[in-house]
Amino acid sequence: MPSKTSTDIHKSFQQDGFVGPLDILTAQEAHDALLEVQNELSNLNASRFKLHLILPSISRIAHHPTLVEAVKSALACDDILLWSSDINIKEPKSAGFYAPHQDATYAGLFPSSGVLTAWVALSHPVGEREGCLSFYPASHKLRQLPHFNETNGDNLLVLGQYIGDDVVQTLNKPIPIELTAGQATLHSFDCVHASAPNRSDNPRVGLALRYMTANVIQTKPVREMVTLICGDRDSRTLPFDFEPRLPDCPSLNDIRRGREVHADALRKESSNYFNNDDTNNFVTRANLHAEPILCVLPSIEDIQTGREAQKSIREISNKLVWRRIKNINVINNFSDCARVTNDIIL
Ligand SMILES: O=C(O)CCC(=O)C(=O)O
Repeated sequence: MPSKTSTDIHKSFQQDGFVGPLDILTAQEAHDALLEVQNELSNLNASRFKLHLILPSISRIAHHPTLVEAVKSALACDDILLWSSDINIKEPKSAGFYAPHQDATYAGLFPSSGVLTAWVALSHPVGEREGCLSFYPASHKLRQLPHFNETNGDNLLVLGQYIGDDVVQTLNKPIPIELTAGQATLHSFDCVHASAPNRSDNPRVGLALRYMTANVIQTKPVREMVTLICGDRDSRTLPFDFEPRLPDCPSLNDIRRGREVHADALRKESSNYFNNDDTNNFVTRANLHAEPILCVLPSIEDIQTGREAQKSIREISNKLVWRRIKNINVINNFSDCARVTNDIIL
């Protein structure tokens, strides 16, 4: 049974930018998935990303009917794709933390309001002591905020990204959401969130699933792979290729194919994610949220139109937006960013 009604989920998600805890898995299902993940990650060169393509327990969670219903309610959409997934581990008594950030920042997905993260607790418990997630209510309404990068230190984010203190201090007080194994939260790709170090004696392990509505496009250059979760969509009409779903009891052949797809999908995704040149910069995308640009975006229902939209986004950001941003030189605080956005709107 879902712990909240569809209406509750939609309302909280739209109002606050996050919702939870939601009861998704039994403690046993969460534990089984945890063992499978730990086993996979004990292999040399294993990746913690997109394990839904090679581990049956993670694939089952990604397609779990209760979770999928919650995602559909939050986004008010029946056509849902899974862009990516990752395992987030904090070792016992470790210093690693996740600095305040928005998931949209380097993903290149547009519009980011159609994308969310479902964070499912695999270990038990995931409370404040273990470093659970905290969410800044209504921060998703601010759209893209400026981020800095600093890759050394204990910030566990891949690019060491963080939102500056001067901006964080202007946000509503963050709300920590404690979870038991198998419970989940949903947060918007625009919602600012963070998590503190794990002070407990147990590893803290969560599965982050990045779901989106089928009208979201990738503004970065490489055509990526996504999993169809629900809805009647054909990848030929979308700007993504579909990944095959791993069967519940995969044959050796299914696993071999899953691993091939996994390698390909990871390569494409990371090639985009780490491509943050001027055209793809998050500040450029921040400005693409401005209405005049949105309204010149044509329908993205079919691939032809999707391609045109991508092309025009790049052209606009090159010719107009980025040149103006460069005039300001450094965007290092929120008011600069707001000023640039106003420039573009005007
Ligand atoms: O696992 C965490 O503590 C934070 C992960 C996170 O920021 C995310 O999944 O979006």
